[in-house]
Formats: sequence, structure tokens, C-alpha cells
Amino acid sequence: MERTYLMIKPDAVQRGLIGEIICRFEQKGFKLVAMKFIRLTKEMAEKHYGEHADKPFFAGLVEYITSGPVVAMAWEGKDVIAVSREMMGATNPSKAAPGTIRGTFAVDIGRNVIHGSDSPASAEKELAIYFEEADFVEWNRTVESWIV
Ligand code: FUP
Repeated sequence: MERTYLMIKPDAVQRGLIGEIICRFEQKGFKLVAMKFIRLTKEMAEKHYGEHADKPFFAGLVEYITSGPVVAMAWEGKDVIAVSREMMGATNPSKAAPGTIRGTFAVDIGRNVIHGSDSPASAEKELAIYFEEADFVEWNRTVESWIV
């Protein structure tokens, strides 16, 4: 089953949106398989956003993502990588469709509430930054048989 890395960013944690965001993925029918409440080190942030190292927004991005705790999660399910990106909405919240997470809760690209892997390769890379094999919980979500 496909896995993705989702992260509730510091602005959403501060704003009390953890439950609301988790609720959407739970109700969609995806399965939570790992979760940590952590504060990223500068090294973790630079690794996560390494592909943007030469962008003008990189320093601000690292400062923002390390500014407070985040919820780091692994979710599993059918097409979870693409579907969760759809549920999140466009990276720039002012372009995100109404009803999506960013379309509902955010206005600024630098405070866009949630991160989600954009491909199987980035999911694998990102999950490895935050989790080791023993962190993934194998369990049967019995409702799954009603969903897929
Ligand atoms: P995403 O895949 O949705 O995380 O988007 P990107 O990899 O393009 O960007 C990573 C993060 O950089 C985004 F969450 C927001 C931030 N960003 C800016 O702050 N300014 C920009 O112009 C572009 C991205």
C-alpha cells in the first residue's frame, strides 16, 4: 500500500488545527501508521527542503519550519500521495481551491499549514528523515474493508 509523509506545520499547531487536519485524512479513509510531535532541528529542515537551498525564500522557510513544534506523520492508502496533495490544495494558499486544507485555513505561501510529499521518491526520502522502520505501526483499520 502506498505511503506518504504529511507534516502539520508550526502555524497550524499554534492555531489549534491539529485535530481538524488529522480528522480530514482519517475520515477520507487513510490509515495513520506513524506519528511524532517534534521540533525540527536546523539540520532536519535543511535536509527536508534541500532542493530549495539556492532559492531566495530558503532561509525564511527553514526559520519558519523550525520556529515551533510540528506533527510528523506517515499515512497509508490507495493513491495517498496524489490524493492528499489534492486535499491540501495548491502550495500557494491564495490559489488553493475553497474546501481544501490550505484553501480553507491559509492565505500566505510562507504559512501554508501543511506539507505533503509530492511523489513516491520524495515520500521515501522524507519518511526516512523523520522515521525509522520500527516507528511504523502495522495494524488493521477494520473500516478499510468498507472503503477499498
Ligand atoms: P510543496 O511541494 O507544496 O511543499 O511546495 P514546494 O516544494 O514548491 O515549496 C516548499 C515550501 O516552500 C512551501 F511549502 C512554501 C515555501 N515557499 C515559499 O515560502 N515561497 C515560494 O515562493 C515557494 C515556496
